Amino acid sequence: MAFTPEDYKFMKKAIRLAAKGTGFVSPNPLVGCVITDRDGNEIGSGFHERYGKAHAEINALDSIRDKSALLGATVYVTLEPCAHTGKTPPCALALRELPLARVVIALQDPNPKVNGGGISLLREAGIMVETGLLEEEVRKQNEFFLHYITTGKPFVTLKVAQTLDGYIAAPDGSSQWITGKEARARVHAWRAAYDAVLIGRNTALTDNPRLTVRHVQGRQPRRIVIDGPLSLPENLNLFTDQFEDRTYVVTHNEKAFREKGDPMLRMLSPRSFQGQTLLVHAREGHTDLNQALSVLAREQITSILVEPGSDLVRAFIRQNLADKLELFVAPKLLGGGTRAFIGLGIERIAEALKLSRVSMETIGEDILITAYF
Ligand code: AOF
Ligand code: ZN
Repeated sequence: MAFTPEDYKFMKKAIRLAAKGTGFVSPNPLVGCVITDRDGNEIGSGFHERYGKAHAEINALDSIRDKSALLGATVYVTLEPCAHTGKTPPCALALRELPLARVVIALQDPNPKVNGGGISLLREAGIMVETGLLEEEVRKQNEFFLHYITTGKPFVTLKVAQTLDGYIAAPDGSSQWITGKEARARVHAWRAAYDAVLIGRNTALTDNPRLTVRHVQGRQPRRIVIDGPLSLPENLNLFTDQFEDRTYVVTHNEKAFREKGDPMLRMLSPRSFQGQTLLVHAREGHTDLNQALSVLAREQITSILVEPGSDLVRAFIRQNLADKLELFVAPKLLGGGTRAFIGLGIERIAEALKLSRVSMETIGEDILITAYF
């Protein structure tokens, strides 16, 4: 099966449309759809705009006023039309009622409720179905959804900003700002795209960050702070700003957790009940991050941007819990301070952790290296 340049053009447009749902469709996928008539002219398009709302195919169909144009039409859709009744009826059933000639799909939906079922429904109705057009682009665009639906865990990215000589903080502990404002804007765009941003207790104490989206437009992420002892001060920005209800605290201190949930204490100190506290086990004296990820997945968090200090970098890497690295390298030298990547337990070159799918980009004065674990 060969795809034509026109096929590429319309699928590219469907992918661009899908991207407009970024930040708003989780835990569902980004999906875009373009429809052309029998002569190959575009007659409609749409995308999945918001979680729980209409799927991309239905929005594209709804955009077409003259339904007679659908005779012999081609539907380009980035993800296999669904075959299940979820929040909405199955798209494959809606499509197979139409006099379509062809449906072109980038990626088969690995969701067990679909997984080829949509394709079968269309083929049984005599519609020609072709798959795999620009599949890699769609895989990349939906890396959070694909990871979440196949592993049941959130997709985890470590974001690190370091100097040329590998330091994330100066000898006095200061770390703002290693990178320039363009890099910061990129981080804010990520915050708007990831379901949640995660930090550790030390970062919460020393930086008192807000972890909000400010330098770009976008929706605010949920915020997670790992606070093993559950003793962070209640006046931190994360617990007091207007997004306090989007903050999760993960702890392994069962005693403090129970006390916090005590209704009597709640009356005495309402502030301490802001945000949501999740209890997990301890693992070698620390909060069990693996269990934390499972618990957060149940909160429908499909992707987490970790903005870690070196303790969390080490923990995530050593426990094999990170999926992607976003490493900013600023053209600065410190000659001393804190390093991000220490204590990985590696002794020999042969044991070096080798990352894959590496790419590089210049952002303002800084370099961004992206790689997968
Ligand atoms: C979407 N948007 O455009 C397509 C989806 O919870 P529901 O009923 O909305 O169903 C969600 C599943 O439907 C989703 O996980 C994916 O497998 C499939 N396709 N979902 O939200 C869309 N085409
Ligand atoms: Zn659907």
